Amino acid sequence: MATERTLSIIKPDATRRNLTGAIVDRFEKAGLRVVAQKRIKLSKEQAEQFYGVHKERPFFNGLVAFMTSGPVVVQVLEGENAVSRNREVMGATNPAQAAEGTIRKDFAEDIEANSVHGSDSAENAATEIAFFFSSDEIVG
Ligand code: RTP
Ligand code: MG
Repeated sequence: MATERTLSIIKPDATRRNLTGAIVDRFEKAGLRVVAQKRIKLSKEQAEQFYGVHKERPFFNGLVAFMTSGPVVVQVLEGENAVSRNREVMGATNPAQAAEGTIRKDFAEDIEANSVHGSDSAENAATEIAFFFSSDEIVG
């Protein structure tokens, strides 16, 4: 199994409720290592670009407003099969459908304010990591 990296975002609903540490604990207990991390406030332009794939979706404007409503913590997570492992720990997009013991089941407020983002493929992870971090900011 290959060591992989994925891009994680702890979303504004979670930073607002001081859940950063509790969420990082879930990642670390699942064998993922935080190899880069920063707390930032996304601009509207950054959020629109990051979620550009959803531009035509009815929830796009709400999503951009939500993601810019407060600080986020962006992270690079590293580990075996990091992309799929992270998404397992996160749980389904809609917390009502998320499995027991997942971050979204335990912490998400609703389908939009769902506490975490994780890349959905290794290819997208590379693009998303480069969106936020330069290579010297990632220390494996
Ligand atoms: P993410 O990209 O944030 O990791 O989440 P995901 O893959 O599980 O879900 P995705 O389909 O990529 O949707 C991106 C984010 O948009 C918000 N959303 N709102 N109101 C809605 O129906 C709706 N659907 C999606 C969520 O914040 C979701 O994580
Ligand atoms: Mg997604």
